[in-house]
Amino acid sequence: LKVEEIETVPYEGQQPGTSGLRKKVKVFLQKNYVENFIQSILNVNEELEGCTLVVGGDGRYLVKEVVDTIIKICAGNGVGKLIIGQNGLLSTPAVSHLIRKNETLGGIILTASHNPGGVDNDFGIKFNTSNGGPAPDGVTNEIYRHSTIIKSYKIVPNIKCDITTIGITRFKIEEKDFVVEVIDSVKDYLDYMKEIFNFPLIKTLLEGSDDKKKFNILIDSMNGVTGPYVKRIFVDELGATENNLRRVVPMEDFGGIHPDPNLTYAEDLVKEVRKGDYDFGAAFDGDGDRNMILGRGAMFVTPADSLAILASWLHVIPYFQRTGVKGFARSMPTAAAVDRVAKDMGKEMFEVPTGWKYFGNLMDADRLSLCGEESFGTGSDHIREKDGVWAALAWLNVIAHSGLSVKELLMKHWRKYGRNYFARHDFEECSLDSCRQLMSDLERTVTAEGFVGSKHYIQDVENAVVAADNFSYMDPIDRSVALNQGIRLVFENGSRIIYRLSGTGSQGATLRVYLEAYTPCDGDIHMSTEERLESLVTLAMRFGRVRKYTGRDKPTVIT
Ligand code: VG1
Ligand code: CO
Repeated sequence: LKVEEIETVPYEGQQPGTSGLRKKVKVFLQKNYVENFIQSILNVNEELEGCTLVVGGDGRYLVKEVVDTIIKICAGNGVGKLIIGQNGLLSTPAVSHLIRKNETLGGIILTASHNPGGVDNDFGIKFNTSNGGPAPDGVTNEIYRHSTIIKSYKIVPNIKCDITTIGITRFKIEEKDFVVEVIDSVKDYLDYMKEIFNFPLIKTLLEGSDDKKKFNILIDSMNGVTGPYVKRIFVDELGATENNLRRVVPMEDFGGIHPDPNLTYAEDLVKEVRKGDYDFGAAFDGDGDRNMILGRGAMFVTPADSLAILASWLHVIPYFQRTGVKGFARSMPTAAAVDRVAKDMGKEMFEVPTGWKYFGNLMDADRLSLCGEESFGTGSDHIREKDGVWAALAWLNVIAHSGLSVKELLMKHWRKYGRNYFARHDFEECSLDSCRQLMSDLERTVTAEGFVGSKHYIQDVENAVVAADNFSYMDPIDRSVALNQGIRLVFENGSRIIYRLSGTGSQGATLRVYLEAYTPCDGDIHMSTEERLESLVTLAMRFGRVRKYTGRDKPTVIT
């Protein structure tokens, strides 16, 4: 087979955001758009010759076609081997695991995560490096730079490779070997989960025993990639039945839904859990790295509480019994519930910018065991991505070990540490220019002299500002710096308001306003979140002049 070098011209805007390059499908369909970006990814890797890469995606529209393009371009660039999930399917956490297990140079993940799929919606391409984690800013900036100067790409147009059957195919590309190994998408991940968790204990919980009723779960894959994973894990291994699962067939358009596990987009699951006799509910996003946890009656566990509770129970999970519990971390806008656990346990605590790529170095340096984001991301150093199915299994392992229900675990936690009320208000599809204006005006306001220390009144309640900045972060390991990570206001009573622009959208701008208020354990820990945060919302709208810049007086989504 022969390599051809094809001339091309750069496309504008191939800049990876918070988590890879995400655009509308029709943008990716432009001539050479995918080829340019894949070649740019390969160009930044110096040890490409003979290397191995993992390739897979969440099953959305265009995944199969792009896998085919990746095979051809990798063959043209001297890559030695590709490990590909059958039918191109691999969850994001599974890719991370496969990169680590096979010690590959990295992996290419085809997903726009929780963004809707299908011909009229989103597609995405993400590169992960040899530690299994999303490429850090230094690498994505280089990929982008290459995409702006690309003149040609190398391809083997005539290679034909069947990705529907498991097996190894060998090719000779101008004297060089090129191997494609199509693997079972689930097996390696399943084996790893069995090492991490106490499967027999969870199985007993789910099947029930003579003196214990079975613990009834409802797991929702939202028509995303986790379907095959949850079938094998929960039904084949853990004794659940098909009735415990829903929406487990991956679909190219996710059945028309927004595969994002939160109270808005997974409302359907919430309703089912509320009306049924379920003790536990969980949902995952399109690519399987996000999770939502529900208790009986659809009691909602916020991602920040989930992180904090798991932190305090890690010692019951076999993996952490072996590795020990190192530090904890969360992204800056995530409510600080886990900080209290870290303090109590005498563990290191890190606050990083939004995006999983910022956790990787800390894990590689053995400083971090468990971390999370408010955006329904929870994970540990077992891989370098957040991991939805892992989070559900972690909860079930804790429940099985403690004998406590989701609600009991939550109450116990609030009674000991107090409660961090939290909400995120998203203003979607706004004008980019006016959102940028909002952010720069706000930055000017909050960094002006006298703002820190100023007092703001809502119905006679005083809110004194004790800190305000545009969040920046220096990685403690490699000392790389990330600037402009969100405007942050902190009040005397511990409340916080944070403003950020999303880096994962494919259309217009999304303003995210994060609101957090802390109530100590002797205060009212049973309020509704809406009520508790009401005055903070008023302040947030006022400070940001949100109505003026977005034209909206209400968010489009609250999570
Ligand atoms: C969002 C979330 C962020 C998450 C990212 C990727 O980014 O806020 O916490 O890491 O999505 O998640 P942004 O820039 O839109 O706020 V996923 O499930 O796409 O990999
Ligand atoms: Co995701």
